[in-house]
Amino acid sequence: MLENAYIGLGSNLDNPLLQVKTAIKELNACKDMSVDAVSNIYKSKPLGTANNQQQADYINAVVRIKTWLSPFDLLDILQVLEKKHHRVREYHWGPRTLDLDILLYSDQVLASEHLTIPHPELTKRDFVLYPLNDINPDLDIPLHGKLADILPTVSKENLIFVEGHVELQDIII
Ligand code: A4P
Ligand code: MG
Repeated sequence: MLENAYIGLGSNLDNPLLQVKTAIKELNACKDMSVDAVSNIYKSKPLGTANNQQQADYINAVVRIKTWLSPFDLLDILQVLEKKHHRVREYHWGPRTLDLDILLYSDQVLASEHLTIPHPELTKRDFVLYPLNDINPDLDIPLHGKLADILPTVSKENLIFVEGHVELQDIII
């Protein structure tokens, strides 16, 4: 069945804005999926511990895709893409050239060793919630309720707007 899924993109190494834009194009080019909506692009301070504070700022965005892939096959494809971007994972929540997370997959709830949907941190992260809102303010988040009710619980203060109206055809890589 053709399903809607939301993918979170994040990068804070090696020209993060280009990493994110390139990844959006690559996602669209993947077999059995297409990108049908792109959020604004934002910059934010790295989330996490003091160690993380030395990291460069992140560029984040969210895309909605339509896909025939199962959640697990989708995760495999995302991990191949991450590798292609030469991601070096030094430590948990460490700097990365590209991080691709499945935020939502249709209205499914899934908790397995390798995949949790909705993404467990989704409702706490400004850099995920506000891009989701750019794409679909009426979104219902399984287990958590309406996006519109969650948004006011997370400040937008640390989120810097970088670029909007990102159209696939305008992304030149
Ligand atoms: N995994 C489980 N559920 C999912 C899912 N829904 N989507 C598993 C994707 N992967 C999922 O992920 C580790 C494993 O999580 C995967 O192999 C998959 O089986 P990872 O990305 O390889 O590992 P990680 O980066 O060490 O941890 P994690 O938990 O994925 O980190 P996050 O949650 O992605 O956070 N600050 C700002 N401002 N912006 C950011 O984008 N990102 C992070 C990373 C930290 N701080 C940030 C940002
Ligand atoms: Mg991740």
